[in-house]
Amino acid sequence: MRSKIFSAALLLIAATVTAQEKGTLKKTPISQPLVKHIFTADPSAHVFNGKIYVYPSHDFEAGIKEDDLGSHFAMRDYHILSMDSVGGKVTDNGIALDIKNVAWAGRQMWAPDAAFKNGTYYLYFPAKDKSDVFHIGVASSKNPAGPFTAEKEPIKGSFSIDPCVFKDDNGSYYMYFGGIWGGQLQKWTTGKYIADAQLRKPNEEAILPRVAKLGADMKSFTEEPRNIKIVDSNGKLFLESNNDKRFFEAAWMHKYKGKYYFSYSTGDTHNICYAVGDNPYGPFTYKGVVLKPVEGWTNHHSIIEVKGKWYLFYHDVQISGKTHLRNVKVTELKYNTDGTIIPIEAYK
Ligand code: FUB
Repeated sequence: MRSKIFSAALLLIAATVTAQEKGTLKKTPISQPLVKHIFTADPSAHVFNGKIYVYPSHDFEAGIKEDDLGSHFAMRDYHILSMDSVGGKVTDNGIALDIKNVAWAGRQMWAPDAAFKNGTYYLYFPAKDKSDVFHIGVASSKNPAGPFTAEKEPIKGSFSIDPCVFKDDNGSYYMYFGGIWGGQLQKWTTGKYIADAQLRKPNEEAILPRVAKLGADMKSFTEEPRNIKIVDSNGKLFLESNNDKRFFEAAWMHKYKGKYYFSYSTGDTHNICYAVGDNPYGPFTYKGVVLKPVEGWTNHHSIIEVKGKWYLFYHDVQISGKTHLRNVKVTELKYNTDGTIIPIEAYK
C-alpha cells in the first residue's frame, strides 16, 4: 500500500514537471527557454572570445492590437544574453541599446544581429524611422554585450528588416536582409519606397531577399543591395504561390564544408527553410526545411558552430502562449553526409 501511494506521488510529480516544462504549449518541447524573466525572440547567436552571445529582440506587452503588419511587436530595446557553453548558465547583460538613444528611430526595434571587426562589436538593428519606414541602423561597442552607441542615421541605402551580417573566410562582410508584409520589402521592389505598393499575386514571382557588401567601416554598404535568387532544383525562381518555400523574412547565412547556406522563414507557412549556393550572392538552390513550424505565428533562427557541433537557435511561445511574447531556445542541428540538414521538429 505504502509503495502504491509512493508510486502515485511520483507519477503526480512527473506530470507536474512536464506541465511546467510545457508552459502553455499543447505539445512537449524538445528544449527549454534560455531565460524566463524577460520575453526574447529572433535569436542571432555568435561565438566571440570563446563565449556564446545571443542577440535577440526583447518582446514586451505594449497593449497594441495584433494585425498583419506586426504592430503588436512594439519592442523598444535590446538585451544581450551570454553563456560559456550550450546548456550552461545564461546571463542577461541588461539594456544594450534603448530606442531613446537612437536619434532616427520612431518605433519597433525588430530582429537584430551583430558582428566583430578590429576590436569593435557592431549591433545591426531594424527600426521604423519617424515616418514609419523601416531602415537598418548600426551601433558599436568595445564589449560584445554592449552598451552600444548608435549612429545618428540608419545605414545609407538600407531598408526593410531582419539584418544578418555574415563574415566570409576572406574577411569580407555581407548583410542579408528583408521581410515582407509588416517588414515592407514589397514597398522597395523598384529600389525606392513606394508607400502603396501591393504584395505579389499568386502567379507572380516571389519577392526576393537582398544582400549588400559592407564597407570597411562596417557602417555602410559598398554597393546597391542586390536581389538574392532562391531557385528550385530546375533553376526556376519560386512564385508567390509557393509560400511553403519562398522567402518571407528572417535571413541567416552560414557556411558548411565550403558551401553557402542561406536560411529564412517562409512567414505565413511558418517554416525555416534553406537553400545552398557557391558564393555569398547566390543563386541558392532550395534544399528543404531546417525547422518545422513552432508554436506562435513567427519562426526565426540562427545557425552556428560551437566546438565542432552545430546549433539552431530559435524561438517559440512556450512561456506566454502569445505570438508577440516569445522565448529563445537552442537545440543541436545535424547534417546528413551529403550536406543536407536533418529537419528539426521542436516538439515530441
Ligand atoms: O520580432 C519582430 C519580427 O517578427 C521579426 O523581425 C521577424 O523576423 C519576426 O520574427
